[in-house]
Amino acid sequence: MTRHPFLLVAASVVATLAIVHTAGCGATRSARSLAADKVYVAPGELDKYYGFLSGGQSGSVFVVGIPSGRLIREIPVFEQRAAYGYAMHDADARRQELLATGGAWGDTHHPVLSETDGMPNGKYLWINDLANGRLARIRLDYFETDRIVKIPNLQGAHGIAVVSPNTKYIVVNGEFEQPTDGLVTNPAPYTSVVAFVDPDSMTVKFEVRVNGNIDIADTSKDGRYSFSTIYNLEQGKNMGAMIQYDRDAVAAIDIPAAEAAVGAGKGAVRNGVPILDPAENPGVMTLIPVPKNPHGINVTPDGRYAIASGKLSPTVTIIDAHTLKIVAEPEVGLGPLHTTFDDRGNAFTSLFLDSQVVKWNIDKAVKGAPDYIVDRINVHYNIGHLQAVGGDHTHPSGDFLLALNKLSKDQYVPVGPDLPENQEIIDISGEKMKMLASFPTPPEPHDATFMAVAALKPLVHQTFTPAADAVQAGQEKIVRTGPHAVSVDMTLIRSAYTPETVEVKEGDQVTLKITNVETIRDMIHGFALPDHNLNIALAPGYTKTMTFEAGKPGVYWFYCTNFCSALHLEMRGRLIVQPKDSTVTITDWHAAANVKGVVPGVPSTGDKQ
Ligand code: K7E
Ligand code: CUA
Ligand code: CA
Repeated sequence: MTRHPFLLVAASVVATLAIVHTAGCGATRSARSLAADKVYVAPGELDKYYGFLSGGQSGSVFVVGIPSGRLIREIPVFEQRAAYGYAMHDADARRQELLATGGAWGDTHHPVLSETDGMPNGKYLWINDLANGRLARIRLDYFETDRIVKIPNLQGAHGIAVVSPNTKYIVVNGEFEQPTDGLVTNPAPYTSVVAFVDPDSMTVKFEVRVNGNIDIADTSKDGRYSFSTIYNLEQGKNMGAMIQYDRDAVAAIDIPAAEAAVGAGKGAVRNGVPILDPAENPGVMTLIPVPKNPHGINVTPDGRYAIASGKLSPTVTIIDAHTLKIVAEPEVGLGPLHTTFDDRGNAFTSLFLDSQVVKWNIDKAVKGAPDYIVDRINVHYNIGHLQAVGGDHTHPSGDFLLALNKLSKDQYVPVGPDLPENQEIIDISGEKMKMLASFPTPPEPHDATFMAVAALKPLVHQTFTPAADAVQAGQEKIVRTGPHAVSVDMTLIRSAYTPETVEVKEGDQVTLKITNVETIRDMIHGFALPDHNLNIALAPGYTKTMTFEAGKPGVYWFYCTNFCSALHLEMRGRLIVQPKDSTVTITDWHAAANVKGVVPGVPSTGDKQ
């Protein structure tokens, strides 16, 4: 049977009218629906990617689901955080590291993932602290910070990068130049260093001296070179002096050549680290001149090119990552800061001044074809970094790009003078970019990196394997270890503390070792003690030890801060602080239960999930 063409046309017109009628403003509504569909993750479904965003001055890492943009958790790194029981107490190894390396605050900029064959392997995430010259490592099996180190001979740890393809080092750029010998009596121009950190031991293996500030880092995909942008080749000490030259540079450090020089004893050792001076070690470093005050440097997924973004120049400089020759310098727009990539030979550069992402074709730009600009999209507003999923690895996924915008202005309801930062999710799967959604975060993500949920999820533990010294159920105890010292071994399980009564004297040093003996996931318990500046959270299997001084005489209820069961509110116990001169004998905690009445049939502790 053949249909009359007119009927088909008429039918489709009717259908279109029907859509317009129900939707009110048809075109806008359907474009919105299409965009919403791409980022909608239904309740109970999982995102496709983990997004790791630096927390900037929050000192942390934000874990965001992509494409939904949902903030899934925050990983505290350079700040103490009671909510996660992180670095809260003096006996905590992380707190000790923080205080020993520069303080309990930081400014995180660049999250980088450990790699195998150029792709993230889900083992570690590193993040820098620009302010205090530190590098931290996060274990991705537990999403927990496990090391924090101070980088010697360097101030302002800014750009970092993993040496591809197999994580030989973490490169850390020193941004704030220093007297070359580290002495304030040296009037010579200040210099800085690029540090090469061993990923396992987190020790600095060697450093390479560079004149001027060193900004952003990336590495070639074959392990040969690290690339760092230098915006102050002038070695100026104020802004005016830093913008004198027409060209600054990209420093390409030949890693095997540097290793050979260090092996031959060429580095002058300072603070335990050999520092190579390129002037005395030809071949270790090549300076590639690029326009005035460059910012980002990004190596293409295929490893062919390193692309430096011009910042004060409307260009990007395309450098052959093997020969180190400049092959093209195309104009892309105003204020280019960073570049990322899809899986089809396109680059995307953030334009801070234009508040745009520009998409351009790498091959066409290299060949000098006039039509290398593919598309532009407005972002809101003043974009810093941008990262396409996998754009910093060898196999970009080519689907989503995250724009990390510095200003959100009118994008959200006003919340006082301090507005949230604004991230935008852009669909890059087609020729034209499409804006899909935006989401706010606390200040201030600088950069992001991604890993497929399918690859990382199987590697993530949801309970801790108890440490060798964990408190076992049945082994809890209170021991007076000295005239003014008491140690308590405590366990937590729904929904009780054992022991639930602890008697001490005013001024006692109380060392509390506490293990959450739960074995099921998502069963966190807290331990908050009023008036003692004490609050921690413990995930299943976790043990924490803290020492505190018992305060004024009184009864202090410690209680669970994480809602854990129907008897969560009942999950509490007493710290009884007796006066120093009390003649009352410290009773065995078993005898101190002080139950007024027991209702038959009601379990006194715990409940089943
Ligand atoms: Cu451009 Cu620290 Cu990566 Cu911020 S840096 S934007
Ligand atoms: Cu344990 Cu609430
Ligand atoms: Ca300059």
